Amino acid sequence: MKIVYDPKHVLHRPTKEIDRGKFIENPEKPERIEAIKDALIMNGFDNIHSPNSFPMSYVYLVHDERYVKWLKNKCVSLEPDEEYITELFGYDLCFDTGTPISNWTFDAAKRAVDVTLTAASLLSGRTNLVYALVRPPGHHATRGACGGYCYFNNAAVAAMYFLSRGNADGVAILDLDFHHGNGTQDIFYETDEVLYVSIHGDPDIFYPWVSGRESETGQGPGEGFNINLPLPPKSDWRKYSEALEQALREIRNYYPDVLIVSLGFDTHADDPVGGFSLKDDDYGLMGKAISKLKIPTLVVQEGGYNPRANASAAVKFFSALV
Ligand code: OKP
Ligand code: ZN
Repeated sequence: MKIVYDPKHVLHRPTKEIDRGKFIENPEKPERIEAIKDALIMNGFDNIHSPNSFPMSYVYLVHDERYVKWLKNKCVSLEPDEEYITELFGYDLCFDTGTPISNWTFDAAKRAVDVTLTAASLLSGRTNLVYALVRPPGHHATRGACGGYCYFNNAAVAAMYFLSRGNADGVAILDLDFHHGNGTQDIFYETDEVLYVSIHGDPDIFYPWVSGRESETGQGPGEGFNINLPLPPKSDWRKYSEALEQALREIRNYYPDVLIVSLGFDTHADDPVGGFSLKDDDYGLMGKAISKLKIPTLVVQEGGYNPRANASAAVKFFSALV
């Protein structure tokens, strides 16, 4: 397995977020993916590539110019150690108060896109599994706004990369992060060129609350190409594996040329943010089940907020997936 990783992700250090009116520590920390990288290397996954820089035109395949310019200008306007948190009065292009912006945020978000596109470009006949070990994550970012620690939607940009190069006429995105990927759903809601399937905590209870219900199935030509599988709090492998089997059946029937897995380890029982009860070994079963699809796969890192849980889950997952 090839891994793409940018050591400069550590320069992205959001410190706080506002949760129910109170400042709390922001859990989207560099240690999250440092722990994964170290554990994978220790277990023999040491084929690590540095990212290449891609033109901004790839970002614009997904994101509005108005949003990209707003983010850029916001970053440029901040002092090096300043952190800006959206005020929800309607003039910011950010939909929550958990996604701080600093002087470096634009570069961090663009670098995550570069890591993901480099990983996408490494996927070929010979290499059928590549892992974009990135942060900040992407699946909450919509065409026109940031939110949920996400600025650019890495997985969505990769999907557009495959489609625009004619490498694929159908891409499936399997979103296994604990949270519903409202951004990815939104971006591809009206197309049949991308099948979006997500397993996540019930949005009646968990972030992002506004989307992720079973009734959201796509629109127009996209009708039937958006599948949400919400699960109750504390769901364990018994419940989770049923949803996963259904998700994999849908993906198999769609017959995609490429599979993108938006992978979050915040489904782990020891995760401080998510609300499921998966154990280390369950990630081995998850990797094994996905490997049976035999579809070229790009794995893109999303959430997961306990570095130790991330590390052990990642080793189990990739050992079974390869
Ligand atoms: C990102 B990812 C809002 C508090 C909610 C946001 C959680 C984002 C999860 N003030 N916190 O999907 O892992
Ligand atoms: Zn998440």
